[in-house]
Amino acid sequence: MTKIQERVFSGIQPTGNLHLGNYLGAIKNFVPLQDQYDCIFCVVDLHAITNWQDPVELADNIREVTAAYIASGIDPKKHIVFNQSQVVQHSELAWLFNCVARMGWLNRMTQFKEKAGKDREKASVGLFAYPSLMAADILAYRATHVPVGEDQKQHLELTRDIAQKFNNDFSSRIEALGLGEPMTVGDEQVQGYFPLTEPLIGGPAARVMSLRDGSKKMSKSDPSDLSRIVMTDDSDLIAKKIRKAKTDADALPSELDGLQGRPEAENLVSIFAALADRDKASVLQEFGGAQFGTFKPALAELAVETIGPITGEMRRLQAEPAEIDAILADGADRARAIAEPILADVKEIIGFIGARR
Ligand code: AQP
Repeated sequence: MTKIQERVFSGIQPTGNLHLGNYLGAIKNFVPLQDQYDCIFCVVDLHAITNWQDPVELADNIREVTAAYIASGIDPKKHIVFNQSQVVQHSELAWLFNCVARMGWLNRMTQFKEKAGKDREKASVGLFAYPSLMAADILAYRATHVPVGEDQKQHLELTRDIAQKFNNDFSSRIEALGLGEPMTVGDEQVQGYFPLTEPLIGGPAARVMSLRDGSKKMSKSDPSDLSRIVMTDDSDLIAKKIRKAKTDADALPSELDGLQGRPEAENLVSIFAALADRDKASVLQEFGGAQFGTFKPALAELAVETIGPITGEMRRLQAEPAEIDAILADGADRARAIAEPILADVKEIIGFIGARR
């Protein structure tokens, strides 16, 4: 554990179709962290443009993610909520990290392979370099903890690799400038500038799957609207999507073992557990032996009860764009105040002139 001040950073891309996976796998887990850590919640608009975004929709989507954060219970006064492009240090540090990260590391990223598809030549350079920017997002604040869904685990490991390589490459310079902090790497006590950030992954919904295919994660870019519950869906649409969710013909088991080889059933049970703040075993205790004809309406009712008030508050906030923009501007000012001296340190460590002017 490092002695660097404990701080949480996390982000969501404003790419539209904010869904139940983003809520249960990320935003919902952010809320309790506010009692334990200083938190920075970012709307990662620079990440969003690694794929084409319509400019008018992008602005709306930035406000939508901000509204979702606040409607879910994030306090933008106690913590920081802002959009990434307002704090230039993200881009600056990302460039420096592009010079630390190795091509081979980025080549191994499964998200790039999935998102670039077969025609990699046509993918943007930004999509390839996405993990360097993510490392910059986190390390511009020397954040120690990042709550993410399981899909982001590999990127977070890369963030640690970048931090560790930077700490190693510049170790004597960091020591000479007195900028090192003690930290444990494996069994070793070392000095480093950047913390080795820990992921906070967990809960029954670290990976919410598509409602149409239990082997694929629920995602914003799935062409099927029925594959995901979107945070702005109304009660009828939520109920319809759950009713139409793919399942098998068997009743629910009473024990967890009985979910093996039944990805769609497991997904619906996980969603129920996450929405109800229960574990899967207790959901099966209640519904073991029930057919989906009984379970699906119960799940729909719970989803509407839980998501409905958040959706209502999101709509109210989105009707006041100036209010949202003011929250983002204030958050950006406070984020910049943390990132600026860190970037000055980093430039000094690298050997640039004028870093502290
Ligand atoms: N299906 C999921 N289950 C659990 N967590 C999820 N997250 C995303 N999908 C699921 C978590 O949501 C946070 C924000 O994700 P993001 O918007 O930055 O990027 P993403 O992972 O690329 O989101 P999508 O929805 O899957 O978009 P596309 O379709 O563009 O790939 C992250 O913490 C992520 O783990």
